[in-house]
Amino acid sequence: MTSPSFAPRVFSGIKPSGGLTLGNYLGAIKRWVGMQGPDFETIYCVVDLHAITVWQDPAELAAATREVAAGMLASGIDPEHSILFNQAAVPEHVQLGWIFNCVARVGWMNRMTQFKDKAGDNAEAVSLGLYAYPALMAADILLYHATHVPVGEDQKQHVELTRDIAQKFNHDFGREFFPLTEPVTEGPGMRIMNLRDGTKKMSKSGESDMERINMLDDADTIAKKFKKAKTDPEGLPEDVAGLKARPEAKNLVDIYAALSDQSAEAVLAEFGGAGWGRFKPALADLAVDKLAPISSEMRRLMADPAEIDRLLARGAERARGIAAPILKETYEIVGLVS
Ligand code: AQP
Repeated sequence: MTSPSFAPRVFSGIKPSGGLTLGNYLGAIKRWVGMQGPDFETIYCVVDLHAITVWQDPAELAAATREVAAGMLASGIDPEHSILFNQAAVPEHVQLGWIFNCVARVGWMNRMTQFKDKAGDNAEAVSLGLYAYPALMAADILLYHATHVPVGEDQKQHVELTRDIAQKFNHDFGREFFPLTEPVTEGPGMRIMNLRDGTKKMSKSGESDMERINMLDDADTIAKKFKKAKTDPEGLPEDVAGLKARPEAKNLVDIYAALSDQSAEAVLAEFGGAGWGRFKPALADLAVDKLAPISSEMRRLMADPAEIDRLLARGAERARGIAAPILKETYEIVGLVS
């Protein structure tokens, strides 16, 4: 349970390891926009230090950082209301991250399924940062005493690790200093899958561009990608039970549901019994309708990188206003003289 003494505060981030995908939009940004309002203070971050856990070309990293920021702004993150910044501009993340490296246990890290997926058979050769990054993610969250973290299903395990780190820190030092943050994972769009293999999630860095919808894809590209998306010979079922063991069909219905703010049941009430020849063009039209205004605003914002940098720098200043006192107190609790 979250201690009642912590004010409701949301933190979440996206790493600029490539351009934004529909998975990032539906699983994260769209929900972040919805959480802006009187109920929470909202803090959103471009987590560039996480991106470099795998090799990033420096010029591409800087461009992707601005693209992700532009995507958030274009989708409706209001930089007056929310705090929007990039992680590298707030050095307290790394400072708390080191302390959490010393709190987290190797056995906990060994259980992180995302590391196993990403490292695959190559675990000896990947960076130490890739292995340790969930401890930095815990620092990202706890540096703000965030009580809620909206994430896609894929990140739920890392938020649970964040709770374990908070609990161990609080126990070791005998103070209820860090909150036990709640992952917020309900709603449609929590797990958008790869268009060519419905058992894998849609990722920025997946091998083929055809497996994902990028936020900057134009209407023709979106239509082509949905047209070529893998399906099975059966058409759409009459109810969600008929999507069982049909990951590609389920994914397309889920995308339609998330984009149109309806349940999968409601989508099937409209399209149940239809063939893919009817559903895929309807899905492409819906996606273009929702994404085109965002991508054109992203392009407009990206044409003025200095303005994006200015907004990020202002956000970083506001973020440090919260982070610095929490880090200072953490140092005092740990006994670090500073
Ligand atoms: N396919 C997805 N479905 C739902 N949510 C998703 N998210 C990412 N992909 C999907 C959510 O977006 C937020 C930011 O994620 P991230 O970009 O920081 O990290 P990631 O999950 O590792 O994203 P990628 O696209 O898979 O990056 P690469 O390919 O570089 O590793 C998170 O809330 C995440 O849940």
